[in-house]
Amino acid sequence: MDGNTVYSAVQPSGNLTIGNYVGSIRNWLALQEDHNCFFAMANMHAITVRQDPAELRRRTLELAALYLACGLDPEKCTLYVQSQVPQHAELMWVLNTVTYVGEMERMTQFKDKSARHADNINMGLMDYPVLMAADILLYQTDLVPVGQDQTQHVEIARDIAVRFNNRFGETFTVPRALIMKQGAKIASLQDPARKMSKSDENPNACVFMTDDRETVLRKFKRAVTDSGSEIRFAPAEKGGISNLLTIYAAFTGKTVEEAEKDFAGKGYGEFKLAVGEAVADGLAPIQAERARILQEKEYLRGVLAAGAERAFKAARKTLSKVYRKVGFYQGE
Ligand code: ATP
Ligand code: LTN
Repeated sequence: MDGNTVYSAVQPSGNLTIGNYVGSIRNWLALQEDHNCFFAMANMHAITVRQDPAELRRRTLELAALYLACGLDPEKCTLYVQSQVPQHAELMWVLNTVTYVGEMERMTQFKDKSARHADNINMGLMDYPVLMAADILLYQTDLVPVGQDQTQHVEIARDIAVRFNNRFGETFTVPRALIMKQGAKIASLQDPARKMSKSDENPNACVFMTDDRETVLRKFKRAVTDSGSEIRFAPAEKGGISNLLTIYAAFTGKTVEEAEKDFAGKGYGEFKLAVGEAVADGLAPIQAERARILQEKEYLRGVLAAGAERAFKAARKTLSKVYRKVGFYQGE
């Protein structure tokens, strides 16, 4: 049987896209009902690429408001800011000593980000997966719900856990990635071969969670499809159409098969408009709720303070165990 602890996080590094929502946050909602969930704002990961300090602080609160607006309930799960729990950095240090430079150099995201930020290939960028392993292992996590692009990082967290356990004795639960069958990889609207990314230079490639209705409709209208006319789910041949079907299904709660049926015999133009409308309709209440919560500064502060305290207690327990295992003097 599945263990009960769930951990995931998003970086407050930019405007969130519907890819982040569909691939990640949306799937957390059901989990909070019957699992012990920790969801963080990974601001320590965010600074591995340059961030404006004032903006990072603002985006961290905006991300918290978005979590709440999407339906995460602070009574049911622990929502907190990563840097408020010092054990993340502390455990990372220990885990660094059981992680090899060669494995970090081979990480896809490290290679991508090194190419994109060639003037800033800092140690943090390389150590990113170890910090992520520390996040996950601190809470004795069983399941890590993420989008497809994060599987390699969860694998490394598993490897590190197993390695540590073998060397020092049973310490960490070995986590497992939870990747949804549908929506784990939302593609760019301009290039279906690429993932939708919040840092894409082309503003038409991604739909942001904060885009207004008109912008959403325009972006879907311009979405790249193919020269055919059939609305069918076939990712290999019809990347653009399949991506739109996935997005439509995610925002209407239908299956992809039902979505295909809705549009049998219809044209691409009508289809793209319907997808845009479904997304705009789905985003509107989230946007309104996000704006409302952002006004309630005290409430938000309270949620994050309570979350940090709960996370701190759980993290302290694991870190103390780790320190004992590796032979750190703890004043006893
Ligand atoms: P960037 O594109 O700036 O590197 P990102 O958009 O991947 O960042 P993260 O904060 O790194 O954002 O990711 C948060 C979560 O969203 C992760 O679980 C990730 O797997 C998921 N995710 C990101 N992009 C997509 C996408 N296009 N489709 C599905 N899931 C996604
Ligand atoms: N690297 C992740 C964000 C993240 C994360 C985590 C996800 C940081 N720590 C722990 C799952 C578990 C990303 O989505 N880019």
